[in-house]
Amino acid sequence: MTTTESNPQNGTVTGEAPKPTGPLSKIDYSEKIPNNVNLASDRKLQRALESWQPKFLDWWKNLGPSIPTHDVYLRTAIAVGRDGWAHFDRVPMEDYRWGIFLAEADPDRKVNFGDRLGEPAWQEVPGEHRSDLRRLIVVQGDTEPASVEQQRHLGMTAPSLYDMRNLFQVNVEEGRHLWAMVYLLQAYFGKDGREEAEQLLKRNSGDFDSPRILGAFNEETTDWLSFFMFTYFTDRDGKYQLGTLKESGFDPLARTCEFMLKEEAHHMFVGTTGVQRTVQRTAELMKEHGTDDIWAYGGIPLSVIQKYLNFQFSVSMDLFGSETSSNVASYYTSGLKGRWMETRRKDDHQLHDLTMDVPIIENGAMSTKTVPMLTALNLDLRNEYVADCANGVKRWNQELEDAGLEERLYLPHQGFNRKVGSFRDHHVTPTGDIVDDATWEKSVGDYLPTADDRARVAELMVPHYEAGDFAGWISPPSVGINSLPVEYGYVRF
Ligand code: BYC
Repeated sequence: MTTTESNPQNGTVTGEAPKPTGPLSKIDYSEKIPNNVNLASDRKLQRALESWQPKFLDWWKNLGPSIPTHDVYLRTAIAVGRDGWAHFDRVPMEDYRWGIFLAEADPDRKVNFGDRLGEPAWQEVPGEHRSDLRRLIVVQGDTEPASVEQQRHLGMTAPSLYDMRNLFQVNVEEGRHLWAMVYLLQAYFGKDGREEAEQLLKRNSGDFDSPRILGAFNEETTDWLSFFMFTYFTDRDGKYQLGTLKESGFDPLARTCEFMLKEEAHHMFVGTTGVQRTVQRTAELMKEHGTDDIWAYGGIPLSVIQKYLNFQFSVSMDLFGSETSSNVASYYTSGLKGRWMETRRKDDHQLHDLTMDVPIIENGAMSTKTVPMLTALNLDLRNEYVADCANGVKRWNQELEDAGLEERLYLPHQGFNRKVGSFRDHHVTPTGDIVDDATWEKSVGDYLPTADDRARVAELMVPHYEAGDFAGWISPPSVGINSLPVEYGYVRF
């Protein structure tokens, strides 16, 4: 923020690409597609990506944020080195420079797990794993635009300009994560990859004929409480899945995911603090009025926050696949998808002789079954995820404790409301009781948001577009973005 032109305090719009002033591995912004992969040296790939670019921009125009804005105070990557990789500026969103950024290469990097442990990391796709690898990249790529589609109308009901800016920051970065996967598809998978890249823009969230691949990405993000729960629970699945792909023996995928994870941290922040600020306001109103029924005072009852949490946690648990999966075993043994923090694990990184207990329901009761660990790696990852999810809940409960309230939020049982895996054909309550159809039908409205709950939350979603103004159902944050005041005009119309 050194030049007058780009100083957000004086309100000047630049909309121009940030100048590459960062450290090593600079991103070349003079190119049509900003990149740090020397795209100009590969004319064929450059042409393929340049022909995909207008389709992406078209998709963004039609299915990206629906509220028209003049400019937004956004963060853009300018280098992928350790320091100073981000640059903040006011940017008209359609001028955001989506590009291709890979973390720096480590020439000594090895395959760190599976049957090819110890080989130099692959710079090309191993022929025998081509279709599995493509499948993983396509599934990952499919989630990115899906989330933008799901969040498309939220700008219309933003609780503040600060929150609206955070929504758009998440959206442009999900768009960039799509670019990341499309680059891999086009650079390494030839014609098939180009076709898959087209399909990524053709499937749409919730579309009856051509839905997104994974369940949670076809659910509606109906309001800002769902958005905060989504960025807390579903983006966190993203963090863990990217963490496993960052370990991949296929080096370009590993390097892409490593850089994506840096951007992902902000999405986690939006979710954690968004729910926390909602709980804080709810706690204030509960204390003031001595009741959980705070609708009339403009707040969201804690019991409804819990139902939203139950929903988003359970659909996000489904994103890990089945507890026992031959797919995951094969991804691991072939060196395509590792474990969370693979290189820090103290075992042989091949796991052939190990076993793990996975949960099952047997004769109407919770039980476990011992399976080869290789087939249980979806559960291994999910367990890491659940432990991480619990941290946020602790933080939210601190708000309740600070307000002197007895009530607490909690994570529901792993079997609650599941459509994938061991619990799929059973009704399990949030506290882990297995119940029959009739009991479930009678009580499901206590566990998951009802149409009425969603309608009442929707009534509170009145937009607040004055700088420094906040909706009554959420507390303002304690600090603004990039040291700017909370009252800053983060979005202009
Ligand atoms: N919905 O062997 P199974 C993110 C399919 S989020 C629908 O149990 P597997 C983000 C499965 O594909 C992270 N279908 O599972 C967050 C398989 O189909 P095929 C996204 C499902 O393969 C917020 C069959 O059922 N990245 O980045 O071991 C905003 C049997 O599956 C579902 C990834 O997921 C489901 N929930 O594991 C923006 C990483 N679950 O092959 C972005 C890449 C399973 O029989 N993906 N199925 O046709 C993977 O690693 C794996 O595909 C999965 C599934 C973990 C998803």
